Amino acid sequence: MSEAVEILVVAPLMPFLMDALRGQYTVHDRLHVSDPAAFAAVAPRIRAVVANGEAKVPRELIAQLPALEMISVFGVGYDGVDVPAAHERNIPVTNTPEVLNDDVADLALGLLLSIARRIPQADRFVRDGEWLKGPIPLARKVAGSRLGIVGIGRIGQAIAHRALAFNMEVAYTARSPRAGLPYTYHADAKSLAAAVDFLVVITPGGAATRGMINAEVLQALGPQGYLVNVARGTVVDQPALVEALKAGVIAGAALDVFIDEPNVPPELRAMPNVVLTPHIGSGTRQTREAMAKLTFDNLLAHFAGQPLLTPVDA
Ligand code: 8YV
Repeated sequence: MSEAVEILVVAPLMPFLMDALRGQYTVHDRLHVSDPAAFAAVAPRIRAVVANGEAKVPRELIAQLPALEMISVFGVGYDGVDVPAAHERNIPVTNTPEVLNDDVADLALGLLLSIARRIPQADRFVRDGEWLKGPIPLARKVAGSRLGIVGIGRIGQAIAHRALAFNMEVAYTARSPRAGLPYTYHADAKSLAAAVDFLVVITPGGAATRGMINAEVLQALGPQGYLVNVARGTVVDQPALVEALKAGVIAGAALDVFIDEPNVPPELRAMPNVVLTPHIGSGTRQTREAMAKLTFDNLLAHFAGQPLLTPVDA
């Protein structure tokens, strides 16, 4: 039998993916972090890297792996991977598009409804016995309101589709107008924010979108406006958001992603007009299993000399 292919896992992965990987490969689980000396010894033999959406695969790591043939990302977002550095060496990068569209879009609408109707706050109100003292304050109606989507890729369109069922008016911003979409286009986030009640962020992370939702955009969203982020923490200027929430520049925010996960600023955690979730956009068993299968199948395809299922082309 030929020697098992050696791979480096650079992030904590789901047990069912780790089991599948261990059944097929010799897996070095985050050895570059836990034992750099041992890693240096195996690095020349590593032929694949497996990451997740939040992991970093920088140029320096790629340079330490002379035998690297592919990088398989468990996640649709690959902003942590230095794709140009990989492609310079003809190392393909794969991700897990499509299979998580429904879940992330569901969560976006769930967060939007939660912050508008104050569902988590209402839950606490009942648990804490506050109801016995009187009624809860009135919330914000969703039907008939205006939704602005920042990023109208596959997940953005799934969010729009759901929003139509809630009788929302949909507009979006993207680098350029998308032909064939029946939604109003805005050239930038500020113009979109000024025109909507709810601003939902679902654009890729990385340098191009870093801090895109800044103080000016929040100002444009205004004191009746709500921000929902299911993309990457980097897309929002988090300190500016905290300030905007404190000062009533916007009405509230519902956030699934943060700059320095799992750390969430205490100020945000203490605010009543905020709903917070721990990066669970794709976090259902069904979807995570589908993502794991795609991550694994891309590796299998590569080492069998077959075309990759979902290569990243940027
Ligand atoms: C993570 C994500 O990959 O798909 C993405 O880009 O951010 C998530 O699905 C997931 O949390 C696994 O770490």
